Amino acid sequence: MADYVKMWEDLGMDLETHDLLCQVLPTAVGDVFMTQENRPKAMDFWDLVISEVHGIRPAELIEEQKKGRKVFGTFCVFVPDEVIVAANGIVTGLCGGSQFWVPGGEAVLPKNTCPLIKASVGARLGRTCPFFRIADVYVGETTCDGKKKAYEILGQDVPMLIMDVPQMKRPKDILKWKDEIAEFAEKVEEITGNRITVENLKEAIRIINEKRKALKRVYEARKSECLPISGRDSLLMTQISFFDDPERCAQMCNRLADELEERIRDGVSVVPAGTKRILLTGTPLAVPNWKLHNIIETSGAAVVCEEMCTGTRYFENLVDDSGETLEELFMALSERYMKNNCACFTPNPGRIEDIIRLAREYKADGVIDCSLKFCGLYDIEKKSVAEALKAEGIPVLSLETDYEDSDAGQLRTRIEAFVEMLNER
Ligand code: BJ8
Repeated sequence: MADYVKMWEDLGMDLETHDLLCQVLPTAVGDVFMTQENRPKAMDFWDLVISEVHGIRPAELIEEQKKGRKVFGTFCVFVPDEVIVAANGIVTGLCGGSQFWVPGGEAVLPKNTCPLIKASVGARLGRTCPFFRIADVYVGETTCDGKKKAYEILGQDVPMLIMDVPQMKRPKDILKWKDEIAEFAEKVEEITGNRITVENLKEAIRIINEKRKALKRVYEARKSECLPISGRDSLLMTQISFFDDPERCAQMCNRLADELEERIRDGVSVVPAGTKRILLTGTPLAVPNWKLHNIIETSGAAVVCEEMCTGTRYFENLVDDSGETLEELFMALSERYMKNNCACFTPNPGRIEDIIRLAREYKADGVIDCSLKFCGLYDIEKKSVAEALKAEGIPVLSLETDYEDSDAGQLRTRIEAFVEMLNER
């Protein structure tokens, strides 16, 4: 690994504690990814990125900052990357996915807060994540209560923009989100010092649409009966796409998709024929949260799709770039982003429709609906998800977990029993 100590020091990180994190990550990567057989060769890119996750991309971001570009740290797929890219800004995801950061979050938040929020706050306050140190500005959003209040803490020592996400999807809410995007664009212009024009916004829409199409190509390959990639590898690709340069991301995903399509033609599968196919739905899986995929895929099944923000919700639906005014383009952005069926909406029938549609498209034998502990939104929605799936004759297992390993045995028992039931059907 290259030597990034000076960079971390300059970022004001707590090097001693960060060292401890650096020690556990390689073991986790080794256990989850390197134990797999017959992985696509194109995964070499993501293997490299994850092996130096706190080095390679942070160093690039710092170089870009030296040229005057601003880095925007985001926590939700509702934040329109296109607006930031149009103003020559850079977007990086900031959601925390490691138990390592949870105690730091618990020092200032109630324990019964979801681990994603606690880890994100812990990563910032503990000074152990370079991305949280590098971002010039954080962009929060009014989705769940926990995040809303956590942004007040995070915003104490970092400039924080908050986008007001509607909680319903009536025509007036779509208009409201369009206005919110327009207001956000003004703030982004102020921060970057660059004007957003019809031309650069159209170009940014094209760039992000290309990224979405490339991610989709990989997911399309996962629909094949001959499964060319594991769920773990696909998840890693998706997780890293939140941090990467969007054009390189598209290029790497297309390179992977080429290989997967060839594998399908050649009949190369990563699992034996007849392996049960699982669609996973629920709360996002931020890096390095690979727990559920790892348990499912070492329990005799394969994850073929994630109906999650670290999954289909990140790339489904393109933005219409045919508008000729900023107003029209902001409306097109609003329409696309408001198609996201996060559980923060009420009512939210679109998510259930998506799960059923995706279960069919990806030929899933069963669905696992898993939420992070203390996420009331997704936990409450489990009942309607389970009822709808049962009515469609699709087996479903509802679970709850956090970032700790302590429930891994119990999860494995339940997942193995579910897979066994699917095998007997
Ligand atoms: S669009 S899913 S990324 S809000 S798990 S922090 S909801 S208590 S992450 Fe999300 Fe945007 Fe929705 Fe997607 Fe709160 Fe639940 Fe925690 Fe969550």
